[in-house]
Amino acid sequence: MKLIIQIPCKDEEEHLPATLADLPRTVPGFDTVETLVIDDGSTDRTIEVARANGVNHIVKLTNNKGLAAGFQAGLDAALKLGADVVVNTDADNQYQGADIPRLVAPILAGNADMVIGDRQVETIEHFSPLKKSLQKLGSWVVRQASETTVPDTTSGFRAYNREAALQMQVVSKFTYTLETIIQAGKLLVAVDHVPIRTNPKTRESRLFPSMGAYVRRNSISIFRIYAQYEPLKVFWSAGAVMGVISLAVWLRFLVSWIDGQGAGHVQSLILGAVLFMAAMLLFALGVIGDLLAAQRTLSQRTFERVRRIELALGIPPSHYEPGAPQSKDREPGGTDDREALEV
Ligand SMILES: Nc1nc2c(ncn2[C@@H]2O[C@H](COP(=O)(O)OP(=O)(O)O)[C@@H](O)[C@H]2O)c(=O)[nH]1
Ligand SMILES: [Mg+2]
Repeated sequence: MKLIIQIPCKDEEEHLPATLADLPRTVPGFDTVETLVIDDGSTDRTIEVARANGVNHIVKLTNNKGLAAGFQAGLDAALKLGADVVVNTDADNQYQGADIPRLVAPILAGNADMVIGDRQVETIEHFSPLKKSLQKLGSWVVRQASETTVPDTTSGFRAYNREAALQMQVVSKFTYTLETIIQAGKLLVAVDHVPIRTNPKTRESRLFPSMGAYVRRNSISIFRIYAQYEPLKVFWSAGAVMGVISLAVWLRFLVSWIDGQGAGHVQSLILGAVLFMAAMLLFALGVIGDLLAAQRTLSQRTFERVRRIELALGIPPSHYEPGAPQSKDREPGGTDDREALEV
């Protein structure tokens, strides 16, 4: 069994050494533990630092494509490098490497395909009340859309087994955390969660430069993902609201008309008609969205099969570079040689 720990990085030369040093060299249940750094167009020395610290594999994207794209590229590479389980962690040492055995335990026990580390957000001191509230709201929406019970949906500390990794196809540009949970809920992926610990904050979030950006981007992401996966609920609810308003406006006209003052309320008649047309449009958008959602499921199944074929054919990962030079000579199953490379 091979475990690959992947770390998405954008300009992480400063914190990467501590993050790597914190990762376990062996994990019960696995013969091999390897590391994979996804360098997403860093302009600092991330790659050199990764190599100097003995990282086994590197996926180097030529320019910055965003965390979701980097995550997907990493997952793809990890599968092609023969991972049985892929753990994702952040480069800023937010999560504790020592919790990895706990994270993979439900997968090893055969109870889950994907496990999310629950940071127990309520207890994190450096999260502001606004961030916590948004976190809770976002997590609630994602739980509704995904029909899962994941408490901490934006946690980046996760484990995927091969089946889960094969099925994931992230299309969001910005966030993979929410979308992968929703996909898992809809696909043949069993999701579980375990409590994990976090380290004190090492630096400000790169993903969200300000609280405003956090609120804006997360709200948009949540809405888009929800509308993509539950178009009938979103558009038909909006259509129903519009329809009820139009009926109320028409009712007003009807009452005046019965009173013999219909001519003076033609505006209500027109407004009601416009609102009614808007309602119909929203209903139609819901139907179109629903057809597209079904199509997406079919495409996703096709992608999954293409991936299986690629793996069977031994197609190499894209943008791949071997990591630390000595790692090429590693004995299969040996993990100790990496220790010698530590600087
Ligand atoms: N691939 C990729 N990773 C990124 C990018 N921005 C941040 N990351 C990585 O995503 C992880 C989380 O970023 P961080 O700034 O800690 O955001 P936080 O989750 O809000 O704390 C870290 O490993 C970063 O290096 C990006 O543009 N592309
Ligand atoms: Mg962070």
